[in-house]
Formats: sequence, structure tokens, C-alpha cells
Amino acid sequence: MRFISGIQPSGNITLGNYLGAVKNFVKLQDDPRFTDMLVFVADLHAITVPQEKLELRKNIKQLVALYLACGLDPEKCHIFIQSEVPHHAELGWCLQCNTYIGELERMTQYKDKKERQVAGVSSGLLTYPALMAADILLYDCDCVPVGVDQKQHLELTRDIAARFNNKYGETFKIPEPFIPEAGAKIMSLADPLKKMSKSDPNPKGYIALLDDINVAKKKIKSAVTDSDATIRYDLENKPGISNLLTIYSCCTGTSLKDTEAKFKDSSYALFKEAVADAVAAELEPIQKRYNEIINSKLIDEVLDNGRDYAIYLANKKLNKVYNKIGLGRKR
Ligand code: AQP
Repeated sequence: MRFISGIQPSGNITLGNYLGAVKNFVKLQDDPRFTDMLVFVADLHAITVPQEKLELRKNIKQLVALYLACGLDPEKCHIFIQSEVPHHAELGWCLQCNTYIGELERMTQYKDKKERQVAGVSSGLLTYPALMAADILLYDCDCVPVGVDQKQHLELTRDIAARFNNKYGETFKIPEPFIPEAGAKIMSLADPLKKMSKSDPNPKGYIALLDDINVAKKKIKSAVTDSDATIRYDLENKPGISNLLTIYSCCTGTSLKDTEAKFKDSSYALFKEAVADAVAAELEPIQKRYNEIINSKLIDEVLDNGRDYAIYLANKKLNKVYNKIGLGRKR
């Protein structure tokens, strides 16, 4: 089976991106069901909202180094930058022409991000899911590991693929979502009703993988909780504590049930201390490897190989799509 997934270089990669996505990719590398893996840097998606040029370039490189530092192995997984494979944008356009505006307007991420834009909403923010569909359908992927927040986009990808197949004949494989059992949605530390996001203007809401360890610990210790003083998993009434239980569970590999039992008689202060230590233990080795990789030649080598492989696969699929639609001359 083949899988693909990507992350936008739209800021500093957070603990949410790591626990909901990257940590899962690393596990899947050793799952014998997966014989081919593609992980990319979704830079075309990042420009749906304004990005500063130098910051974007820095974030792209940083994300590749973090993929490697978190344990993605270029021997097992092809890593590439989306904009270096132009087929994504080309297929994205074809799929956009087979997607209805009403479908795009229903996407909750579009509605949320639209509200946050102060200086105008780009049409790319609306059409983003058609490009995401192209990212996946180009490679005949069997499944896409994502956090819960991307489930709706993946369902739209399946609808777009089925519609295209109906209209033009069998072209795309219909992919399945692959959502981790735990960590699928890590919440903001400043507002546990909101998802932890790398573009959150309030840095207290997220832990970046490259945050100074003491800063990261401090953010956990000042995470918003409640005044009820009992530690139990209750998303509705205790979202802050539930989020910290999830973070501890994902970082240490302890089940949620065992984590709850372990801390049921703790004070909030001791519990937060333990969560902060667990996060620090997860971040420290990643940061050490990151510092070894960020200025090495490995990044370009990995990206060149990943790009070439992605282009090889994408070319075949795009030719098929153009022939089915009747674009250009027969290829
Ligand atoms: N809080 C989260 N908990 C679990 N998983 C998460 N993901 C994102 N946030 C969480 C998963 O990370 C992957 C990459 O996401 P993305 O960068 O493509 O877009 P996003 O979902 O919009 O992530 P952010 O951090 O919220 O980015 P911005 O702030 O730029 O919008 C996906 O698999 C996602 O599910």
C-alpha cells in the first residue's frame, strides 16, 4: 500500500502537528502493510494566507529537517517539496474545475480561516481542498494519515475522485483516511476549545518543536485548565485537563486509561510538572538531531531524490488525466 501526507510550512511545527501527524508517519514506516511512503512540504498550501518570503523559505527547510529529526527515514520514505512537482498545481486546476463552490464553502477550515483574515480572503483559501485532492490522487494512494481536522477535506477528495471517475472513466484510486487513535486533535494550551495551530498569533497556545525546552515546559505549566481540581478525561467539562492527559499519553506511549489512573490523586501542579517533563523528553532528542541536520547536505540530497521519484509517478497520472479530459495533443 502507498500513503501520502504533508504539512504546510506556515509557521513553527507544533506538538499538535507532531502528535497528530509526524509521529504517526514515523510509526507507519515500520508497518509492513506500507510499501511506499511519500511525505511532502505543502508550500503551495501555505500561500493561501499571506507569507513573508524569507520566513517561508526558512520554514520549508526547517520542516524538512524536522521530518528527518523526528525519525522519517529517507530510505523508507520519499520526502519532497510540493512546488517542485508542478503536477500538483496542474492536476489541482483540473480537479477545481470538477468541484462545486458550494462544496468548498462548506469546509469548516475555510470558514474558520476566513474569519481570521484581516486583509482580504484569497480565492486560494476557498479552493485549497481541490489542490489537496490533487496531492493525494496524483499518486494512487491507498490511505492518507491525517489529524481529525483534515477528515472533512479527505472526504471531499473522495467525492471529487468518484465524480471524476464517473464522468471520465476509471482514473483515480479512492483513498481512505488513516486517523491516529490518540493525538488526532491536540488543543490550544491557551484555549482548550480551539485546535493547537502553528499560525496561532498567541505563542502560549502552542508548543513549537523547536521551542526552548524551558519555554515549552513553562507553557504546559501555565496551560488553561479549570478550578475543579480533579484529574479525569472529560472533554466536555474539562477540556484543558483532557488535553494534557492526551499529550502525556501520546508522548509517553501510556494508554489514556492508564494515564488517568496514574494521576487521579495528583494535584494540578504535580500533574502539569509530569506532562512538562514528558514533553521535554520527547522534544530534546528531536532538537539534538535537528541541530545536526539543519546545515548538512542531507537536506538537498533527500529533496532531490524525493522530487525525482514524485515527478516520475505524477507524470504518468497527469498524462492519463489530460488524455481523459481531452487536453492538448494525445500523449
Ligand atoms: N492540533 C492538532 N492536533 C493533531 N493534529 C494536527 N494537525 C494539525 N494540527 C493538529 C495535523 O497536522 C498535519 C499538518 O497540518 P497542516 O499544516 O497541513 O494544516 P493544519 O491542519 O491547518 O495545521 P495547523 O498547525 O493548524 O496549521 P495552520 O495554522 O497553518 O492552519 C495534518 O495531518 C493535520 O491534521
